[in-house]
Amino acid sequence: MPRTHSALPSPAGPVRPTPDARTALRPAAVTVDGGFWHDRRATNARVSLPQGPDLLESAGNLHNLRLAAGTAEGVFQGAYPFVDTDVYKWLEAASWQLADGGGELLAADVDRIVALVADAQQPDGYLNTWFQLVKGGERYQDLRWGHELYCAGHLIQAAVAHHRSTGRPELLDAARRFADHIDSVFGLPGSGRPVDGIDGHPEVETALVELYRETGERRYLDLAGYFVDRHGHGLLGGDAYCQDRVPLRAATDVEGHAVRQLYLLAAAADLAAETGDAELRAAGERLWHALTATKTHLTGGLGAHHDQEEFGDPYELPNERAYCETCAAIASVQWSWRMALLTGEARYSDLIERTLYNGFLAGVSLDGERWLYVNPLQVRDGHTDTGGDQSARRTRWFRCACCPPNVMRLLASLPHYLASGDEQGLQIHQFVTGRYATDRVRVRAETDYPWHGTIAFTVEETPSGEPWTLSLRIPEWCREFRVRCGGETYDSPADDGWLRLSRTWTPGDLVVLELALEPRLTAADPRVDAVRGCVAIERGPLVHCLEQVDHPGGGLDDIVLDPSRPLAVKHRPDLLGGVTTVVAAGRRRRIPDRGWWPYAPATGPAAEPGGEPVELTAIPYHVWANREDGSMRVWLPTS
Ligand code: FUB
Ligand code: ZN
Repeated sequence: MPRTHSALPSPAGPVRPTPDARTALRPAAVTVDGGFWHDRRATNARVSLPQGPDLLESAGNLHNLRLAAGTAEGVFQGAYPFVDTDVYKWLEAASWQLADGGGELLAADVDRIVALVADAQQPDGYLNTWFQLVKGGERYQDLRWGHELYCAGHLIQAAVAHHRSTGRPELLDAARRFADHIDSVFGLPGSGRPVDGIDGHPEVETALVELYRETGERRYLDLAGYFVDRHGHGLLGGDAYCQDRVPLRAATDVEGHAVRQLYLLAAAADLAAETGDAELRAAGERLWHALTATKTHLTGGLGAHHDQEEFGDPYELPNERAYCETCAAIASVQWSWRMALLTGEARYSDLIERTLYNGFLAGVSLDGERWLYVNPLQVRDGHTDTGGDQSARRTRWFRCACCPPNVMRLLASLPHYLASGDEQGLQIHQFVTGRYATDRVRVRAETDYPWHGTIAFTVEETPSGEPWTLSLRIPEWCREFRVRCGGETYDSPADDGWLRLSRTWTPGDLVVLELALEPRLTAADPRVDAVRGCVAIERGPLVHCLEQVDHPGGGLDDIVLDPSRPLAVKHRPDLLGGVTTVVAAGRRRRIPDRGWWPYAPATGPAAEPGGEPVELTAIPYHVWANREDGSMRVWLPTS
């Protein structure tokens, strides 16, 4: 049985490897008490999370639990068999928030909903309101679409969060009963268990690893390993969609439904961490490379197809039809963080940074009340929005409401994805205002990142006379930086992306990191047909975009950017809660009228050079769709 306490402080948060885990790094304790992420997390705590119970009430999720408990009458509400997970994800988010402080508003609702869940559970531990109420209690007959284990996984994750945060046993007891029941049902032929099967949607796997970490019960880890390894053996029909075409250990590319693939990979990383399984680790490294090299949008968004919410082919990265589900961005952060801990490599946190500031954060409005499920990189002039969950317009809640409570749980637990420690010292993966600590050292950071590139670290606690290493991740986008420390200056990181400062520290020692945030133009691999001839504007970790509302007098689809003219930076405290914009020179093309047929011989009439000059105002992508509806684009033609 593993020891349950790590060498590092263990604040309540997700992904807590056991002391015996074979990770290069361990999560460090971070408090975020000012700056960019503090503000967004405060909105989550003050607005999004407290509204959750009412939204779950009006969507019928809580009613379903009461029906299953026999304390209400009526019929099941909701369109999907996994609506229970909206409740579980909210419970998980609220629990992390309770641990973080400022969750007082939530405590009574958490207690009430935990009791509701426990009441709805069946005596043998099973719980799924869809199957109990709609399917007449039939179980495990529709593993491909039924989401029974997916729902169980989110219940387990919520229970781990609730127990870690409050020390209270009620939900964890319920989760263990469910996990024990699953363990009695699922197993290899010959194991004595009646069902050899996997769920069409991974999630139970990471949950079981976390349950193992929370309880020390090895059976849960083994069960997670069984589920991961039974993918790819045709138990669900052998489809790529649900990662059943090829075993993960042999896979060479990410495929199928994006969130499913990424949750499965997160579980593989957890297993590699807890068991030292080198083959699973190698599969994770290989597939992460395939993902980032050919299937990741500039925003960190993932999933190229609306159809089936799937990855596309390599370099198939459309703009207006990009899917980039908010949940896929979250899953990507979850997987990359596990890989960062496992390997110690900075590149995983490079992707986390890109995803957090762009593809993820665009999923929630500035006021914390409206959401995007899909995150396109373009909305065309004249766009007709059909509404619904996949709308390019923000929505208050969705029929399939997977994304909003997923955003809530990532924001509530965000400090746990920011820093790590090992025997050598402390590694800063993401830059925030607050405190970073291991069991031996504590560092205070002040910054106005990502608007400004200066981060000042002050050593607050350090073992006297013992040297240790402060490691700073130098972001992959950064072309120029400077670190000042004890009269020395450093300006080149190691090849692995870390800048390591090793010395015997004294409280009050100051380290100042200055990252040059010059705006830049970015081009894509020429095989990304959708953006050939285009550039995107970036500044620091932020991808920028144009919105129609900032460019009166026309749309955006006739605009070209002039790459020969310098980009300027303009901080706009008045705009969108205060953002830094990038101003570029462009013009509106005079596109010759081609009559009824928009095509012409390639040598035929070309767009006239010249055109009306336009000053382009590029806002950070994560704040788009917070004003009036209109067109938007990230990638801009240059000719
Ligand atoms: O199937 C459950 C969730 O709903 C998935 O993760 C999302 O992609 C959405 O389909
Ligand atoms: Zn989602």
